[in-house]
Formats: sequence, C-alpha cells, structure tokens
Amino acid sequence: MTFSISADFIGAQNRKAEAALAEDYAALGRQLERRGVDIEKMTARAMAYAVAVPSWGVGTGGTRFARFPGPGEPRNVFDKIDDCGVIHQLGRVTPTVSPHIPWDKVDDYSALRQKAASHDLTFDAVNSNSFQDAKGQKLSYKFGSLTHADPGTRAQAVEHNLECIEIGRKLGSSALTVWIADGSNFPGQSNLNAAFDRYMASLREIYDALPKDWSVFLEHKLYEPAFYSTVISDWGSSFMAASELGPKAKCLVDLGHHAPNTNIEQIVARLIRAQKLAGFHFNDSKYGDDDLDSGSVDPFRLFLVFNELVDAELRKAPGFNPAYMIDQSHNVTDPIESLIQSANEIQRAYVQASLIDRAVLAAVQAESDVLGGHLLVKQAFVTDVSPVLAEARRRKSGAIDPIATYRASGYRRHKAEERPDSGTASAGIV
Ligand code: LRH
Ligand code: MN
Repeated sequence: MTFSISADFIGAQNRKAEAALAEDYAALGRQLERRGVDIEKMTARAMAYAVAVPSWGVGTGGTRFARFPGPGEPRNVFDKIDDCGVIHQLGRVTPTVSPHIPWDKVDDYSALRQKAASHDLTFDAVNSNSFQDAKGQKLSYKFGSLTHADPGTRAQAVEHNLECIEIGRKLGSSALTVWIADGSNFPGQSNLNAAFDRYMASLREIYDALPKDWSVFLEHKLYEPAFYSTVISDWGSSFMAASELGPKAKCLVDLGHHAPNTNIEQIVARLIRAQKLAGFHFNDSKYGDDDLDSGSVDPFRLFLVFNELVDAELRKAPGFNPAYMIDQSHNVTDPIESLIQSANEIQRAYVQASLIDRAVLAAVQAESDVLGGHLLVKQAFVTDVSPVLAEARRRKSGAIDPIATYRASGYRRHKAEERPDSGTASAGIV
C-alpha cells in the first residue's frame, strides 16, 4: 500500500489555522465591503476557478547543463498522477492534468484514466512531442518535424500528432497542443516562407483529423532550441496559421515564449477579440523561457493578463473559453510545492482582477482620468486576498495552508522510501 495523505490529517492541520483565518477573512470582508465588494462573491469565484497541472512538471526539471533529481521522483505516469492528486487534494484548484506524449505513453489508457479518477482528476489538452527523437523512431527531427524539408519526416510527425489525438480520446481530452521546435540556426539554412507553407500543409492534415468537438492549440515561441529563426515564433504567425486552418484552431500563449518586456496582456486582448485565444501555459521568467514558478518573478504581469481575462469573462466576450494550464520546470524546488504555490498565485491573480469594478473603471477611462484608472487597477493588485483563497480551500476540504500541511505530512519522505532512486541524473528539461 503506498502512502497517501488522509482527509483527517488535513482536517487536524486546518483546525490549528481556522481561528486566525476566520479573523483575517472577517477583516478583509469589512475592507472589501467599504469598497462595495462582497467577499462571498470573491470566494465563490475562487472556488469555481481551475487550472491544469503539467504531468511533466511533477518530476524535477533541468536545463541543458544538468538535472538534479530529488528524493522520491515519480518513476512513471502513474506516480505522476499520485503527485498531481496531492496537489489537488491540498489546493483544490487543479482538477485536471495535461499529459505529454510519448513521456506519458502507457499500454492501458483506461487504467490511467481510472487512476486519475481515483484522485478526482481528469485529463486536459494532450501535448504532442516532435521536438525529440523517441526510442525506435525511424526519421530524426534534428532538422525539423512538421516543417522538415523531407516529406517522410513530416508525415512521421503528422502521424505522431494523429496518435496523440487517439490517446487523448481514450483519456477524455478534447484538445491537442502543438508546439514544435522547428526553425534554423543560420541565415540560409531554411527558406522562411517555404517552412511556413510546410507547417500549414502538415497542420491541415492534423486539423482535418480532429474529432468534432476537439480543438488544436498552436503554441508560439520566440526562440530555443532554434536560435536564428523559429517557424511559429510569435502570435502573428500563430494567428495567421489558426485563421487559415479554421474555427477549431486557436493560439496558446505560453508566458515565457516572448521577448523580454513584451506586452503580453495586449496580445491576450487581441486574441480574445479575434476569438482565437486557446488558453495559457502559465509560468514566470526574467530573461528567456525560464519556466519559473508562476507569480514568482513578476506577479504584476500575471495580474495584468488576468485583468484582460476577467474583463472578457464579465463582458461575455464571444467565443471566450480559454484553457488554463501550467507549464513550468522545477529545477531546485520540490515540484509538488512549486505547483501548489503556482496554482495559488494564478488563482490569486484571478480573484484580484475580479475586485475591479469594471463600470467604474470604464467611466474613469472615458474621462481620460489617467491616474484614476491606474489606481483602480493597482488597488486590486495590492489587495491581499489570501484569506479568500484559504477559505475557498477550507470550504472544498483542502488545506488552509497547503505547503505547511504537505510538509507536515511527510509525503516526500514516504515517496523517497517507496520509489527507489533511479540514480539516472541526466541533462534536459525532464
Ligand atoms: C516549449 C514548451 C511546450 C512543451 C514543453 C515542455 O518550450 O513550452 O509547451 O511541450 O515546453
Ligand atoms: Mn509551453
């Protein structure tokens, strides 16, 4: 029998924190009431919010230089689902897992689905992978995949994506996320226009194979691993492709995939207007695609993205139904703690942006009252909504203080005993 955290243990931990929470919640309630905000409405929104965790995020991540596995590393996707289960059990805001193929390939997908269900989890968008050569693969993706100059290699990559759709159907997913590393490192290495044409031809085959209620999420990225040109490098290329493909194709925004200081919230506003916002890969970064914990470097940027999302939600923007997913690499922290905290920071940005009275903001903007508008937005960002987030967890039988409860449970220590060290330290993101 493997170790799991009991509901009684969480309850016992919560009883130590309930009185302080009640006090903080009441105080915040009074503060918000003076601002015409009903704290119960905010708690209901927090309880309704959900973000997916990446299956690949519960193992220790690495860089091209090295990866330093921690104790009790998940050995396979079933271990990963157990760890995703703990993140949801304590935080109560991550009911779905986004799988990655072939990293999560198994023989019996209904067994995997049942395993997830045993943790109240379901599967979100499936990620294909034609940026690595899988074991036994005939043709290499060294020089590209869906846009490779060789038709055989493109066909192999298309076939892989069709296989991902089949796996997703078995897992109950309804979307395929396609990020490709295709690009070049030298001017003259590839024809920039022809590469995009090849991308469109390959995506057309994938798009036409999508089941009726499915979507394909196109993920753009400025650079890495290609360092001169990347075929789908920005939202413009992604939007062009999604528009040519059709209504089932939308643009996925990974926060780390832009040049430093890019106004990502405006890209989000544009994609919402065009009904082409697929959703997000949330993370944070200071320089490149650092895949750091959401809200850990620039929480104001995350908040400003949610300011656009909540505005769209409340004005009932047509076609607005983004998929919220985390995509991070946990190189120096316990991945479970990082994902609990990151989901909390994403939920925090959603609640903070919900504090803004949109009618009042529109009125001051109509008056070109510059600081008036800024102060309304800033006031929401500087409001500590922690009691709302903790109360939402308590009401959903989660942990008032999930990180402290996780540490007190000794879950990682138990997993270190149950999961013998694979001892295979390698380089790379997983
Ligand atoms: C590419 C990316 C993509 C995933 C991978 C793990 O940088 O963001 O979404 O497939 O990370
Ligand atoms: Mn991503």
